[in-house]
Amino acid sequence: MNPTRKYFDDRLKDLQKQHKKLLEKANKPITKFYNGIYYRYKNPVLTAEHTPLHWRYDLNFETNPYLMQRIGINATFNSGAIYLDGKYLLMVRVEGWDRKSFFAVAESPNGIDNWRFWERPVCLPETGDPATNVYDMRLVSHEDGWIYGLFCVERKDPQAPSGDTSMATATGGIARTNDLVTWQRLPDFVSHHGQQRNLVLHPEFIHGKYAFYTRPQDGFIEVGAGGGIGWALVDDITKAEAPDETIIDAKVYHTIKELKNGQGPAPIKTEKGWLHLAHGVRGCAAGLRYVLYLMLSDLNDPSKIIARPGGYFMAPEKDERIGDVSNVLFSNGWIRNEKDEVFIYYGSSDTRMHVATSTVGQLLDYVLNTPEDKFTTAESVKTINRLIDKNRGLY
Ligand code: M1P
Repeated sequence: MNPTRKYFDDRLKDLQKQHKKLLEKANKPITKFYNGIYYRYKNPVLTAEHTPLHWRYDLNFETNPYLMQRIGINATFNSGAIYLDGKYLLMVRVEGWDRKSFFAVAESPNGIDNWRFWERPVCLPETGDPATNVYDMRLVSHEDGWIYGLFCVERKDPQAPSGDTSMATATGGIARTNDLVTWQRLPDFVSHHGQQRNLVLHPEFIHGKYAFYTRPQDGFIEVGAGGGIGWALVDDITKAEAPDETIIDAKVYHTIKELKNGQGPAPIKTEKGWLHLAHGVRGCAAGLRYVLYLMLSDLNDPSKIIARPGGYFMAPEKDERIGDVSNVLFSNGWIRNEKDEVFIYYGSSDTRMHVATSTVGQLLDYVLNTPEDKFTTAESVKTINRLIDKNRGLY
């Protein structure tokens, strides 16, 4: 086939039409079997197909007469989130066919649909030790006036035996900005307790210091003897180093966080405490299962957890279960708007992005009134029986 100019023009018009239709598709909450806590939505908010055509296609007939996709996008997932000037912004983890992840901002007028990527992906400055891969950025508007991006930096492990082409290290990367376009890169977080893949900054100073949620881990994948959500105070964020990391939410046998857990986005401040969203991981015959859970911490001392609802808040459902890394929900971004509505952005199975909506009031009610995990079957049955007793005469 010798493509003609007409073939190229028709194909381009068709591609643009399909892309526009996808971007403009309205999203609707799923109301069937609403749990009273949050709404899931019918469609993912972002998929690889949402990325701009001009990132993927050479649009010049002379150099691409077949109008082939020259650069492939594999997935759009695990996005940081921020509400700026009335706009809902996601810092999306975009992964190419080449397996490299990068960051790109997508914007929506309502937080639910009509997401548009900005013109170009983020150009993140390197430190003296360039990264092989970067991912899972948390966006934090700190009281010092900067917007911080905290993300995982992956490099080949210099200790890898010769011939080992997969051993890697994970470090907490830090950069800051005022506009999400121009970034100042700071040195990576120095942990004295192993690798870091879940570094999050608390939005306020604590005792005049920067406070970080960490996740010390022995290796790149396995947390080993480490694990749990850690807490570290740092004097100077331009050379962040944590000699001490205290575990404030440990991994626990036979729970949703048996193997590992990690702080999601920065917590939301409410009148009853700091609301935390985190992920918990357990192993099963199908591999690792990642679910989301909530907690509440003390307003004056966010390292003190004051409410721990048992079990998961959200787990992979239906199409969310399947993807590049199946059975995973992961969240590193949420937004509370001026109406106290909360938009929870989550990636499913390392493939696509979704939103769930709730309110501060509902989430506080959930964390304060959901029974805690008492760690045994017998105790779980007692908990159910207490509710049945309370409901007597009401059903
Ligand atoms: O593949 C599942 C998740 O694995 C990592 O999370 P964690 O460090 O908690 O195991 C991250 O790579 C995350 O992006 C990914 O979704």
